[in-house]
Amino acid sequence: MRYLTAGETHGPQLTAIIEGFPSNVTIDIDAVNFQLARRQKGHGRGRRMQIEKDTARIVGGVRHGKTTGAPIAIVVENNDWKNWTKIMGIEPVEEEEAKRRVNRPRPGHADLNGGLKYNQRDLRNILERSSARETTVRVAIGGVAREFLKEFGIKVAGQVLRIGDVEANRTEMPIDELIAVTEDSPVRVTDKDAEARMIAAIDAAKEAGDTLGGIVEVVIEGVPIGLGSHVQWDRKLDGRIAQAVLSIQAFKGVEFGIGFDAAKVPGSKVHDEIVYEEGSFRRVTNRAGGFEGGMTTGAPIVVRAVMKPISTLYKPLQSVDIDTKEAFTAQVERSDTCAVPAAGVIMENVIAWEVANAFLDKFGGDSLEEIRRNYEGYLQQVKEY
Ligand code: EPS
Repeated sequence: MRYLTAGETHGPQLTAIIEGFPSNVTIDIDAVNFQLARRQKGHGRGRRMQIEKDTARIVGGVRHGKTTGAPIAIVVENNDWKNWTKIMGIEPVEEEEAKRRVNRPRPGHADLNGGLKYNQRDLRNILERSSARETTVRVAIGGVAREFLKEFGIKVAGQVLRIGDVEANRTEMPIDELIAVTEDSPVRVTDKDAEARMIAAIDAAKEAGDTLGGIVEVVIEGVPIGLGSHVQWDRKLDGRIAQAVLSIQAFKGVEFGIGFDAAKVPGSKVHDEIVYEEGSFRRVTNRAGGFEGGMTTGAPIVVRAVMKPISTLYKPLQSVDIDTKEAFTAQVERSDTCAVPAAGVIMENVIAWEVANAFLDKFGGDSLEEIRRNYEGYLQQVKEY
């Protein structure tokens, strides 16, 4: 499977095409839209989220509630477009209008690199596409992937572990409870004490015209042994997930299981011992976060990632005017103080897509029934091993 997205943050819509999705998968559009609503939430979001009520419209590949095997086309309209029709229109504009350019690149954003690379003197042509608004449609794609994963009992959950200097305690709980508890939290944590301190930290950053980043964790349960492969670098599923996660705007690092802590302790405290119990192989611990040799071990996939603070600051940093080359403070664009809770939702959904894709690589078929036959045959093979 593959997908592409198109569209700008203040353009008419975001568009996605998914190719290679199997037929006969039930698509609950409300479940897809629930993912979009989750992405809009979280303490620290800016005014744009009050303008939008993101809704996915499927305009190809689904009929009477089920996929047909044809490409799935998804559209999410931007309500804000009506305020930008002239600035973002495809028609040429008068000279006066064209002078209203973005010409002071924001440190940390794609503005300057993109302007130089694409030879654009209006940096709006870069920021419109590099904006994290693009993740709206990637969450819709993940929502569709989740409908497929649901058929095989695979569940996805996420939680925020850090915002700025506030760390949340990680409470172990069953995945359904984790999903419910984090859904009720405005910063998607299980730790109520940390929740209050995180909210206060976000409010203080807002007051100071600053922004905050953080750490999010995603867990996927119910994944069979052997998704991904050791035989070729680009078939390692942990590698693919890492790429997908780092492709989310503002994400700077990713780790699995105990991750970077593996550098601090000897091998005996890193690797997961194997036992054979009740007819199946099992790891005693899951420090590897569900992967060995780029393949799933059957234990939950545990991925953690860091999001840097959003680079649009209301109290802007030093920058240079691309016309005069003089020092100025960077352009201020409307933005969020903290989008870490939303970023966790995005991460869940981009990982859901990668897992669904690897599932199809392994059990590939054109219809859900064919995939199910292959899947069940494989489970039998593993049982008899
Ligand atoms: C976003 C929409 C954007 C930003 C944010 C994410 O809308 P606008 O630019 O109109 O305010 O709020 O994007 C960024 C902060 C960024 O730097 O890319 C969204 O829908 O998530």
